[in-house]
Amino acid sequence: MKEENKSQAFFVSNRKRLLPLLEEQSLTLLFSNDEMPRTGDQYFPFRQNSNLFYLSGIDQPNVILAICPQHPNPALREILFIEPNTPEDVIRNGYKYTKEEANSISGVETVYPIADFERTLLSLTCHAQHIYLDLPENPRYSYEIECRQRRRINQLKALYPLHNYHRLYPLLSCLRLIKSPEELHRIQHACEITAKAFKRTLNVVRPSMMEYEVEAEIAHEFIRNGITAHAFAPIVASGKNACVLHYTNNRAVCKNGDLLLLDFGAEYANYASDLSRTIPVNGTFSQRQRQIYNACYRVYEYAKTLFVPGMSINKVYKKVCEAMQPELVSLGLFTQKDIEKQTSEYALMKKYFMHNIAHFIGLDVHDVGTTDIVFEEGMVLSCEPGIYIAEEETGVRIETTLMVSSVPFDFMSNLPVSPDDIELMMRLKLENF
Ligand SMILES: [Mn+2]
Repeated sequence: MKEENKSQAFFVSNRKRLLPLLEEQSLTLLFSNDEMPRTGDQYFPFRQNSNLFYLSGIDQPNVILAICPQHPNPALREILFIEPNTPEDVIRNGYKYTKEEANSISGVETVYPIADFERTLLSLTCHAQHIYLDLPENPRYSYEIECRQRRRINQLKALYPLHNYHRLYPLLSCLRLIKSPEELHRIQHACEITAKAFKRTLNVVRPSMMEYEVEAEIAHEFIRNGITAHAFAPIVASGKNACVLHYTNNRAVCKNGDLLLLDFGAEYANYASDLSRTIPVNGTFSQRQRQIYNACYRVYEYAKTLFVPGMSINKVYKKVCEAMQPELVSLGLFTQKDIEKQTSEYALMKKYFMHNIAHFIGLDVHDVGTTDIVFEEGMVLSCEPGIYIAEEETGVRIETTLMVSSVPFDFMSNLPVSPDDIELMMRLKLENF
């Protein structure tokens, strides 16, 4: 069994924390994500439904978790349904958890074959007034394709129209916001791998290298450290490509004299990390590049101090805007007079810093939590100011993953961030990292 799967107490306690949030006589059902068809007979790499993972630790397709806390039969209060693992199935579909393993990872005592779900459901629904179902909810994103969760909701509502249906997502997003020691440990580990990959890039980047060659160095360090996946598609953007916020093409040449913006993160044991750094391709910042970089760096150092209890992403963003605007004036991008004439607040600044300052990080790199959530100790977020000057074909972003605390904790504080330190590290070309 993988090291990261030996965390039964964590998943047991997550389920325990959910119970007081549920109505009496309730049934909660979570379904694993679909395997997404790629082409021919292939699938895209499988990614578990984060909420199902959070409550069970089971990271494989075709899994259902049922929680029915007041069921008269104690054996039916928590049930995991999984695919069978007969020798024939293993030969055809690869290894899946046995009943014993699924029990040992999740702490759920009753593990049934998934074929028994519909039959068992009859008994569960008989003893429930309320049914909680999990549908992905994100204020910035809506799914066009039908996901398994939505299909199941439609089926259940047709079969059992007289139950009261509830949204599980808000309850779980509330639980997932503050990270437990187990989660912090996983995020820390993901950040350590990400940090190693950044040090590796410092060691190899040179003029005329292809962006995808740099990406390959990141992937090499990730895979040899046992990541689950990239937390998101890595961005390796040289020169003007840095002004495309979600540039993932990574097929251009890193030119002598250009800056290279890197934004990537390892996912370890299903938990994400997120890092951005901007480095000079030839190892030395030009005077203008240093000017732009330092402006972003000052805002970054200031912004990091704002991730304290009582703040929110919206409040941090506002303070960062106040700090960013004069920096852009001193870079000569617009004048104080222009600011007085602008039609809406920070309109000029938003031309050069057009994204938010932070997002929550956890099981998902853009994790649960909205921009007005009040920070509490133990929440984990990115901090990522950027300055993008399309007319100069240059973009700088500096980002880390940090934990809210009275003194915010930076998971990657050991990495070079000042221009001098980056130049020094690139000169040293360290052999051991
Ligand atoms: Mn980010």
